[in-house]
Amino acid sequence: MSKHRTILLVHGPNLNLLGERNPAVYGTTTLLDIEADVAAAANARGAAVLCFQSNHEGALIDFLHEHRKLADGVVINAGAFTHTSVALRDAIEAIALPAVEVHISNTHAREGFRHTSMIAGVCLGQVTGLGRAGYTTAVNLLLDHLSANA
Ligand code: CA2
Repeated sequence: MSKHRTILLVHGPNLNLLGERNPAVYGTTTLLDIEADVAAAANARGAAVLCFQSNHEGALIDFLHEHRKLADGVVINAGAFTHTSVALRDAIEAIALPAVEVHISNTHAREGFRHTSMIAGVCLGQVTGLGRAGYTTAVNLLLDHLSANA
């Protein structure tokens, strides 16, 4: 019997508007669709998901701090804070939970400022450019990692 896991699914700025605008880049999927996908993939493996989205850097950091003791890992799309936030990078490092970075679009095929991730170095890895499907890939990779390191 595997241990019951809890995964934090964290979204940064503007991702609350997914599905409303810019379908050429981000598709028509909504944040609720993504949260449901991740919950279904995690639940199928006996894990629970806590979802959080904020447009505020400090709120994202507070959420990670506040849930660090009850969670086993993190799936995070930090939005534009990916490219700018040393504070978020330090928070991911500080909570000492395995994290997987996700981007819906292929950040490496876009503007140069999106090619750098401040958080990549403190994450297990990055899933970028696979759209909605990237999230189920990410949560399965994270659960595999947790099982392998139990
Ligand atoms: O591709 C991704 O998932 C991103 O993290 C999305 C961020 C962007 O800053 C990153 O470089 C890559 C932006 C999310 C903006 O979301 C929108 C939603 C609806 C309409 C316009 C933007």
